[in-house]
This record gives sequence, C-alpha cells and structure tokens, in this order.
Amino acid sequence: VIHAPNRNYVWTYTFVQALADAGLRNVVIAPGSRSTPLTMAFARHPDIRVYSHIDERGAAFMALGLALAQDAPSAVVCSSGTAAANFFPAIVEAHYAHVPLLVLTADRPHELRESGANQTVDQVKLYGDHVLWSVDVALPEANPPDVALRNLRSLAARAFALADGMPKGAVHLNFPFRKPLEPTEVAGEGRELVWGTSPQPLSVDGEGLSEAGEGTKGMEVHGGESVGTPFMASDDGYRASPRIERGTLWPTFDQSKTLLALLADAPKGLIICGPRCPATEKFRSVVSAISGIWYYPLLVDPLSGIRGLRAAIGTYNHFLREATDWGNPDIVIHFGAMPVSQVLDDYLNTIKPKYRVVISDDPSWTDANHNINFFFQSDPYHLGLNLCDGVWYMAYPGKTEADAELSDNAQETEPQVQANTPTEVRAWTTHFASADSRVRNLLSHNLDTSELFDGNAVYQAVNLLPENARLFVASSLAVRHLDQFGGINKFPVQVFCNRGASGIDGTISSAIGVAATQPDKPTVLIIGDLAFYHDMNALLAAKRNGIKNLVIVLLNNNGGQIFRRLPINQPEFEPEFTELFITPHGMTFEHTAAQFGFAYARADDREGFRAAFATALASGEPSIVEVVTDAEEDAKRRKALMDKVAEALKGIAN
Ligand SMILES: Cc1ncc(C[n+]2csc(CCOP(=O)(O)OP(=O)(O)O)c2C)c(N)n1
Ligand SMILES: [Mg+2]
Repeated sequence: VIHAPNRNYVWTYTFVQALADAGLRNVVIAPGSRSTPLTMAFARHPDIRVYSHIDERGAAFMALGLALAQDAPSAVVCSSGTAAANFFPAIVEAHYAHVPLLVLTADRPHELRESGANQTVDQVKLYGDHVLWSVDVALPEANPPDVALRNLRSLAARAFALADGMPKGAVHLNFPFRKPLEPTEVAGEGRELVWGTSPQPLSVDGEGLSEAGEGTKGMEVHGGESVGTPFMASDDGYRASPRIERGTLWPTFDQSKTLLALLADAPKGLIICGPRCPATEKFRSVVSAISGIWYYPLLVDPLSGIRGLRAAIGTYNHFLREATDWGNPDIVIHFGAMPVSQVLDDYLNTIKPKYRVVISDDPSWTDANHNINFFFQSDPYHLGLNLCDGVWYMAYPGKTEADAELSDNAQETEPQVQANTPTEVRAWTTHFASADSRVRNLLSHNLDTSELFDGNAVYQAVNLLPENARLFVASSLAVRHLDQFGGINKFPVQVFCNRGASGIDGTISSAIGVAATQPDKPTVLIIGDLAFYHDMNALLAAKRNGIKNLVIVLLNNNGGQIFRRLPINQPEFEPEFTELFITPHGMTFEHTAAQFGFAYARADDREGFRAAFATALASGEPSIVEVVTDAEEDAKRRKALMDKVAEALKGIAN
C-alpha cells in the first residue's frame, strides 16, 4: 500500500501500478518539472526499473532499445513542450520497425493551452499517424469517482496491449497536471492505494490453462507468461487492472492447405528471411525444416537473427550476380521485413517465380517491388509447422482435417519428398550451397590475411563475438558491411539495427537500451563516425545508468562515406559533394571517450584491432575501439576482395 498525498499522485500511482500489472518493467525518464507526478510514481514503484537520459531524443531511442531487446513494451517519460517533440524520431522508428513503445508526455492543464503560458505547445495527437493510439488523459481531480480510476487502469492495460499488439508500435498518452506537482499533502485529497505486486498470484486450474504457454494449441498465452503472473490485488484478492490476453493468429486449415498446394507445385524454391523474423528457437527450427524438407535454399538477412544456422546462407551478396543462369525458382517464400541487401533485391526482381509468398502475422506490407501474389496472414511459426506436418498429410491424402495430427516438433517430420527429387531441383539447390561454401572459404581466408579496412573490422568483430553477446549495428555502411562480411559466423547472434526508418540518429542510445537488458553479458555496437557524433551525448547515459558491458566499435572514416557510392560523387559536383554530403570533420574521439569515462583504444591494423576488441570485450567496461580508416583506401581494399571472390565464382553455375 502507498499513500497518494494529492490528486496528481492518486492519478499516477494508479496508472503506474496498472502498467506494472500489465507487465511493464522498464522506463526511461528525461528530466522536467511538469512530469514530476509520473517521474516520482515510476521512481517509487518496486517492480519497474527506472533509467535516466537527459536528451529526450536519446531517451526515447533508449526505451526503443530496451523494448527491442526484451521484445516487450518499455516506456519513456518527458516534460511538456519541445521535450515531447524530441521523442518523434524514435516514435517513427518504432512505428516502422514495429517496436512496442509507451510514450508518456506531461502537459499543462487545459486552461493554459493556447494561452501564452510558458513551455506550452499543442501536444494533442502530436505524433499524428506514427502512433497506434493517442490519448489526452483526463486532468486529475480531487475525490474522483471510482470509474475515473478504473478508466486509468484500463487505459494502462489497453495502451500496453495495443503497443504490443498486431502490429506493434508506439502508443502516446498525454497527461495534463495542475500544481502542486510534488508529492505534498493536500487536505482532503490523500488516499491509500495498493502498490507493488500481490503476494498471492491468481491461480487457475484446468486442462490447458495451467499449461498455457508454448505449443498449447489455441491457448497460447502471449509472452509465455503464466496465468499466475503477480498483479495488484485488493484485500479480497480482486484484480483491479484488466488483464488483456492476446491470442496467436492461428493458421486455418485452408491456409495451410493452400500454401501446401503451392509448395507441392513448386519443386524449386527459395526462402528469404528478412530483418526481425520471430526471434525464437522454434521459428528457426521450423524454417530450417522447411528448407530441408523441400530442398529450398534459405537466404538470411543479417538482421533476421538466423545467420549462423547450419542451413542458413548469408553470403549471397557475393554470388547472386553470378546466379543469372541458374534458372528460375518456382516459389519464393518471404518471412520478416525487407532485406538489407540491394543485390538480393535486384536478384528477386530479376527472377520469375510462379509464386511469391509473404508469411506474416502482422498485416504490414513488406514488398516494396509489389511483386508478391500470395500473402498469408498467420503466425509464421505455426503456419510453417503445419507445412512440415502437411508433408505427412500429403502422403495420406484421404485423411480429413480431424485426422491430421499436428505434431509440435518440426524436427520429427520425415522429409518424405526428398526421395524422388529431380536432378534439376538438386542442381538448383546445389548451386546455392556450393556458391555459399566457396564464398565462405574465400572470404575467411582473404579477410584473415588482408590489410584492415572497414568491412574487415566488422568481420573480425563478428567472429570474435562470444555466444552470449548481442550486436547492434548502425545504419549506413555498418549494416551493409555486416551484410557482406558477417555472413559466416558460426552461431546465431541476436542483431539489432534501427532499420524501420534507417536513421543515423539515436543509435548509441538504442544500443545502451539493449545493453541495459543484460548487464552481465556483452553488447557490441558497430557504428560510423557521423552516427556516433550525432548521438554522442548518449555516452553519459551509459555512465549514469551503470551500463558496463558495452563495446563500441567506431568506424571512423571521416564523414558519411556511404555517399561515395552515389552518382553525386563526381569531380564536377565538388566542392559541394565533400562539404555538404561527406561532411568531413577531421576528428578522432579519444577525448570524447575520456570525457564520458569510456576506455579507449585505437586500432590501425588487423591484429591490432583483434587485440583491442578482445581486450575491450574481456574488460567488461564501457569501451570504445576506434578504427580510423581512409575511405578511398577502404573502397579499394573492399573492391579488390569482392573482385577476387567474383572471379573465383565465375563458372560456378556449370
Ligand atoms: C537522422 C538521419 N539524418 C540523415 C540521414 C542520411 N544519412 C544516411 S547515411 C549518412 C552518413 C552516415 O555517416 P557515418 O555514420 O559516418 O557512416 P558511413 O557512411 O561513413 O559508414 C547520412 C547522413 C539519416 N539516415 N538519418
Ligand atoms: Mg563515416
């Protein structure tokens, strides 16, 4: 029980408790006065971790990182005025990358709006269509009717569930407060409120429900929570906050049958796993089972979380241009978002499969070329599982739906269609497999012996990652290097990137959010110098929040060198090209590291980088390993390597 000393705290204690009941565990708070009732409520709640970030732009990106890494909503709080506007970039990213984010802005009461009052801007629906829901919350009142408090609780539960819904995204709640904003006693307004988790969790007995969780057909509890999750209860055990249970979008029998018919009509296939595929073991195993059973090559994006699986091919950037005479697949099956690789995109635009299939539970479109002709809106894991089970079903076509046993273990499925696979199909799949193994060997041999360049540093970093590490990559060249040179790691690594809108903003903050979720294991951020500079002030948030296990690999090529790849890179467009696109700064960042309490090492060659990176990883201290390169030299070394690989691949189709 907690004592709420005035109306503002009756409001925020009720609301924050309901968020905790819904499952919220992390909040990032930016400093400010109008938000005091929210800040104090979060700070005092025993079950919610509070992080602090001074810059609202970074604060929202840090909350986004927390949500990404936990695959659960996190919240961010700010004061009124431009503070709220600074949340916008992260909200846009959350919207396009489907990251669950609760955006809580404090506001002036209605009489101060549009009145000339200080630090007062129009915050109602400030973020437009980039949020899933925006609510101007009622002004706290003294002695509110019970329904007003029940409304606050349902508001919290609904906001949390909607952010974590289908699709996931940001939800905005705007809270007006009148003074006093501090938790000071106001006569006649105080109340006792239940606070913290209930000592007696709800228990439900009965078939299915008590076992609810992974694999319980039709009764999967979202997030794998048990029904007995602690919650706020009054003395009589009544759960005051509504609990919202979202189901899984279970594939229908017809969906499974239709998809199975497509596969049965498609001897040659290709599976694409784009960014943000479901980050579960089960999904990985079902995708590799489909690939194995149907002999379909499995091409996986660096942000899919699937690279490193034995069946997964991550080297396609190097060989797809040579694949023009490999023929056409009959089907392409796509999971996850649009892949990073332009080479893959070009390839997919060139081939002419009969069926182009997207499988996703959320309805967002992931086909920028508008090529697809089948969209299966269903949970990808379960539809995939039905496919594997369907192989069994095909073998016994007389069976009915009721007879079709849907096993929950994809690996048990017998790959029956393999027995009589035609040679043409074998050839198709073998092209991919042998190109992949050729590229793997060529790349690792060359990268382990060549001079350091930016892409090589990314390769080395990925290969030195321990299995418990997580990786965050910045937009621009960092993610492309990972795509090209990070395809040969030995085990799956969880990789994050702000790829929803591909901004170079908020990257350090997002990585700090990821790192905060696993303090004892390393998080590695690979970032370019402009993206680093853009969010440099976030380094203080690492220190102030006690984030230790964070290693930043800073690829300093003196500007935005991705622009060299554009047609604007011509002598005739100088000096504008260099001054206004590349924007060189001539800085290195050892003083920055010192100012923010990061260990610092600079690496100039391959072995130096490996040693510095390994030392930083082992230290468990926040560290920056700066790789200073010359962009022209980088481009030359990268091209020399790519040419070598392409040369060695010539004729591989024959
Ligand atoms: C917020 C934002 N502003 C501008 C851009 C456009 N942009 C894309 S890449 C890039 C340069 C990034 O430079 P750096 O981080 O050093 O990476 P490099 O290109 O050198 O690998 C810029 C400015 C963007 N994506 N996001
Ligand atoms: Mg750069």
